[in-house]
Amino acid sequence: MQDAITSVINTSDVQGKYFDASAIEKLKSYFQTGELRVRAAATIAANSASIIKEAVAKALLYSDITRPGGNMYTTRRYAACIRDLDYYLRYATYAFLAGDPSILDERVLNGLKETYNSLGVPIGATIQAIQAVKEVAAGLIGPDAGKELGVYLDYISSGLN
Ligand code: CYC
Repeated sequence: MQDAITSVINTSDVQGKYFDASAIEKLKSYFQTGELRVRAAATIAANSASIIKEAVAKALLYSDITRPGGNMYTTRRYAACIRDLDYYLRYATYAFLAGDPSILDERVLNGLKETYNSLGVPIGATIQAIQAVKEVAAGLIGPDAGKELGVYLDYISSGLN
């Protein structure tokens, strides 16, 4: 896993250099948004269950997906879906705090699409639900942090697509 700082250091180290202007710019903007990231991460941590609940209500209830034959039908599958959305929110929050998406590749996306395809989990509906998580979370943490968190939730959606 990387973060914005290790990413800048690794890029500079490969070149055997101190920091160029673009590296300094990246570090600056990361530190300037530090307070915002920490505050938003704390808000998400304190409200994760209600964010997921509201996103599910917005995107998935009561559709063909929750009826017999749908992929969320039976409480076992319903629970798996809520759990998956909570994974996405939690890992997107980690990546948002780090300012780097690498943790998403390593711990979430690796093999996920193949798993979903083999279990018949609908990817389009999952992406819609992730979109709803984005909107609900942005409503709580505000537009600036919401936009930045959205980058990482979108990263998960793109990785599933
Ligand atoms: C299943 N989701 C799974 C499975 C995995 C993940 C591995 C198969 C094993 C299991 O059932 O637990 C996802 N596991 C993860 C991820 C990580 C991990 C991401 C990294 C932290 O360890 N079905 C829908 C909705 C959608 C959904 C649209 C929710 C948005 O219709 C999710 N995922 C869903 C469902 C299952 C599942 C219903 C169970 C499918 C089945 O067993 O038939």
